[in-house]
Amino acid sequence: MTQTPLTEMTAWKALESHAAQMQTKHLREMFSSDPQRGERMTAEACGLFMDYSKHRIDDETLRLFQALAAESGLEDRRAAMFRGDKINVTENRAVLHTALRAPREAVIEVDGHNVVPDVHAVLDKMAAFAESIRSGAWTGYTGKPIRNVINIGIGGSDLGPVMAYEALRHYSQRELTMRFVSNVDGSDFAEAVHDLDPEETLFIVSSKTFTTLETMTNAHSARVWALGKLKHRDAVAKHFVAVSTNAGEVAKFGIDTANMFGFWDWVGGRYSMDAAIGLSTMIAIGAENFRRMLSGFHAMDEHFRTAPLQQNLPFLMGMLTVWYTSFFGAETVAVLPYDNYLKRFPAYLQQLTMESNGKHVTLDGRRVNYQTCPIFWGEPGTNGQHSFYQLIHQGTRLIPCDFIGFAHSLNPLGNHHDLLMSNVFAQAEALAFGKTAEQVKAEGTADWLVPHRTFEGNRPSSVILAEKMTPEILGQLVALYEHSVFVQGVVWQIDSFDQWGVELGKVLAVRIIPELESAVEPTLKHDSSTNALIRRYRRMRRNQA
Ligand code: G6Q
Repeated sequence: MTQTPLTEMTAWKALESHAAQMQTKHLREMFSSDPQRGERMTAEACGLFMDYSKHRIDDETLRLFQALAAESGLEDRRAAMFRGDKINVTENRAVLHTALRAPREAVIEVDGHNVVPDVHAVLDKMAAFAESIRSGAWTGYTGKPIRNVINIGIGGSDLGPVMAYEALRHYSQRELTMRFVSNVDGSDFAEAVHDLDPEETLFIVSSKTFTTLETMTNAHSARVWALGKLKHRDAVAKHFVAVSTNAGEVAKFGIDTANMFGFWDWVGGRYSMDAAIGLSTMIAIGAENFRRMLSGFHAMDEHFRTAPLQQNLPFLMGMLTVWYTSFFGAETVAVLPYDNYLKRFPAYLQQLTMESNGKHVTLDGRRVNYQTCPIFWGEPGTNGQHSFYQLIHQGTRLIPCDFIGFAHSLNPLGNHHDLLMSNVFAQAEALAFGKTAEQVKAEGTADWLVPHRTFEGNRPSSVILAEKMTPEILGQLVALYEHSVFVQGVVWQIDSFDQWGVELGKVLAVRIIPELESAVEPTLKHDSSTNALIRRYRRMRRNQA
């Protein structure tokens, strides 16, 4: 696939010179010259409202965003994704996470086969299983109901489920203990099970490939742990289920494939929390709430697919990220949810954004001559305010922020919620408008202290508001960021759906394992640093023994 190189596009060049002008403008002037700006530069869709007025943009910027989208073929690429074309070119796969939340009557074809009935068959099977766990009808090998559910998975088979469980905990069945094991560090598994009874514990082994080192190592340890008490191999069928695309490996592990929940190669790991990978979520919150979450995803899909670009939330969010990354030298984006239930949302987004767009080669194999994905990070407000916000306000870097807040708390408690939300509005205001030296002086501050107490402002942010944290809103929020990532990938001309960058380390680790475990001193053929580290580690291990 050959495209006009991005930096040679007319709209890109126009944005470049426009950015040079915009860099000299302050949000203070932009607001004072346009009293309607705060009302005007907003967009709303299916219950999510976004104020993007505190960004360093004007109407010309928005016009050029659209021109760049047109020149990049964004709308065609979007149609290709929704249609099931193989837009993940390096893996020759369709990218159809949107089919996972399509209504039953939809028709979406991959290689001439309508995948929607398959999606709903799996959802129905998940719902029946989830219900049997929640009701106590499914019992363990010794006849006790399941009280503990442990998802074993990593990356895309972990981050979504953990995030969604935390986000929707309010809706969860509290009698069930939900835990998540991902790290191959034995401490992760040991801590997850230390107070649990195998007779009451169900493991969901979540792995698309069912070959991932970390997951399979944890799954084997889980089987040893469970059979340590349950004694009989037949117990595996009552205490282990699998979420995978690999029936052969699932059966080899000893899991009855009747208890396997499938998905497909057109679902990328980091886009799979609403596929069967969400089984733990469904067990926690119930099938009805899970379907509510899917309807939220679908509503945002439809918004992204059909809304005009000037009101299209994922488009605006995606282009703003391109704007700051490519023209303002911003290296990071802070995602700051003012809702404790979203505490794992930034971690989830790190994989979604950075594994998708952390690439330096274009679809046609050229090295890019512009920056691609920024680093996404964040913590829930207000905790971050007492930690790293100093740098966002007065540091030397430009850090665009996404503030996410809700009108209603799920746990109304005195005036906590107004206090929480006052901080969202105050932080966005302080970042944009700062505090001038004149204002600081007027407060009677000593001259020498004035520079320290001055806030230059002009620091951009979006404020995203919704009524309250519901399954629908979670689906919408995740889909918003998924499609924003898509927009960025299209503009940057990269394949957002592969992840070759995680391969090399995996291969090298497999080579090193026997060198660490071998009883005789191995002949090491790495570089001098790696050789010396391996030798030192082996010595340290011997000493401890
Ligand atoms: C996500 C990646 C990656 C993947 C994990 C787990 O997009 O593909 O994070 O989800 O490596 O893979 P398995 O599900 O195959 O164990």
